[in-house]
Amino acid sequence: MNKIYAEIVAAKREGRKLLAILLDPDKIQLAHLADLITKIKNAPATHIFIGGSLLFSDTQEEIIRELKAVLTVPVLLFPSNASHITNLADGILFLSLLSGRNPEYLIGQHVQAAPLLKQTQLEVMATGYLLVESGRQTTVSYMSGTTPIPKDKPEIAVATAMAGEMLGNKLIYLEAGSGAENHVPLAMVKDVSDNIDIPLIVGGGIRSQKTMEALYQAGATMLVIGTAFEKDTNFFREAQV
Ligand code: 1GP
Repeated sequence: MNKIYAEIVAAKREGRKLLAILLDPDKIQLAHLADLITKIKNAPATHIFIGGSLLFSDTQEEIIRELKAVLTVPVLLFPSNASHITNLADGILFLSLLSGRNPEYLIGQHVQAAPLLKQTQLEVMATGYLLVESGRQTTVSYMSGTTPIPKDKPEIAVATAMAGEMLGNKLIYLEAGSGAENHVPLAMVKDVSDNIDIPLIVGGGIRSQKTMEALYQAGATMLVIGTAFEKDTNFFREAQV
């Protein structure tokens, strides 16, 4: 029933590193999709996340169908609102923006999504989502109308992540924001990881193998790479994930 989550927990327990490639449907040209899928197949990805802040295009479902026809790794929705739900994926990160104080992203969208999710087969993974200051304003911060956690205040991130776990979230996601200038600080990743038992996902602004290694060392079970792969689909060629 909770196969995907059980696998993430097992990876944490066994010290295995997981890697999600984030695909934004608006940034994918369908004409290039087959090529892109070949690149993903050759990359060390263990999961695919799919989602974007806005979704101007209506190509998400077609992209998921094509991905699932070729790939065996789980495809997880990474939605910015309830309208992005589709039963074609394998699961969904049911994100609560815990770093913010906007009720719409703490519970409002979830109430709208719940009846829809109930009709799907998607594996729903409650995820405490913490946005961390990363240089300049990010799309998530602007679109959600929330202030990120200051990057030099790891104690706020720790307390928020602890609260997220106590509230029953299954995962904590430390997010610098897509295309962030700076990734989440290593010290913050370590402090959060040391203070929670559930798996930790880290994403946003990760642009090198060296950074990836350091973030895994700091305690991330899963890293999320979007922009770096979008800009260079050979990004993982040298990766030892
Ligand atoms: C964004 O964490 C993801 O939600 C990925 O960020 O696009 O910067 O890799 P990047």
